Parts: sequence; structure tokens; C-alpha cells
Amino acid sequence: MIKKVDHIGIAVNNLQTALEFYEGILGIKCTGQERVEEQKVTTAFLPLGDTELELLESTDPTGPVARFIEKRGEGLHHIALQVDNIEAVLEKMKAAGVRLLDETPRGGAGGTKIAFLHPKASGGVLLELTERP
Ligand code: CMX
Repeated sequence: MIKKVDHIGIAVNNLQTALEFYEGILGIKCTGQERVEEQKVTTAFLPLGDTELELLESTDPTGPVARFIEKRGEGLHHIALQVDNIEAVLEKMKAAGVRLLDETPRGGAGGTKIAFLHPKASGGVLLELTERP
């Protein structure tokens, strides 16, 4: 059902400052940035091996990343798991009684379809399901 870790999301106050470390010091090349209105974030993608890091800067103080940073500070925000058929996976989870934040997929960066599970369902880690186009 799950193919691999698609990406790891890291909430940051400022993308440029974070990139000075991730690109400048670690040398992981950023291949693009995208503003995702629905999630109230701008993301920067840093492919790394078979997966990637996704830096997330909030574009709105009411958005999920802004609220996360306000409560917990910058840090690991979510792990995204890649699936082939997100609707089928969501149906299976619904049938199993898993607590979902999204019962139907939403639009994510790069034309992906995404859906989140509640962190209480998965050992305190916010999990995202991602289906790539
Ligand atoms: N990781 C782990 N736990 C988290 C969390 C996170 N990122 N965010 C919140 N929590 C925990 C809180 O600590 C809290 O736990 P306790 O009850 O033990 O204190 C619980 O989840 C509920 O959190 P809350 O603060 O009451 O609720 P919020 O209003 O902050 O909402 C969440 C939290 C996860 C439901 C909300 O952020 C959400 O719907 N997220 C999904 C969308 C999203 O995160 N989008 C940004 C990324 C977009 C992208 O990748 O493109």
C-alpha cells in the first residue's frame, strides 16, 4: 500500500535562512519553490537520494504551519508516504476506523494529491499520503 517515504516536511520561519543551511552548508540542492494556497505555505524541495526534504514557510498566520511553529517552534512537521491510489488507501483507512484529517484528497505541491492522518492515529507523527501525478 505504501511505496516509500515521499518527503519529510520541516517547518521553518524563513525559507531563505533555512536554505542557507540546507543548501549552503549541507549542499543539498533546492530544485524549486512553490506557493500552495490551499495549505497556506511556500515550499522548497530538496531531493535527497530516493526521497526529499520539503521546507515549509507559512504564508498566513492562521495556516497550519504558522500554528505549528507558534506552539512548538520550528522543526519536523510531517512525514509523507507515497501511494499509487490515494482514494483506495483512504477508503481502506476509513473502513479500519483510522482518524483522518482529510477523507478526500486535496491539491498539494507539484500537482500531487495529498491527504493527512491525525497525529493521534500514528504515534504522534503527522502523516501525509501523497500520490504523484
Ligand atoms: N506533528 C505531530 N503532532 C502535531 C502536529 C504535527 N505537525 N501538529 C499538531 N500536533 C498535535 C498537537 O500537539 C496536539 O496534541 P496534544 O492534543 O497532545 O497537545 C494535537 O496534534 C492537536 O493539535 P492542535 O494544536 O489542537 O490542533 P491544530 O489546530 O494545531 O491542528 C493539525 C493540528 C495536525 C490537525 C493541523 O495542523 C492539520 O490539519 N494539518 C494538516 C494540514 C497541514 O499540516 N498542512 C501543512 C503542510 C502542507 C504541505 O505539505 O503542503
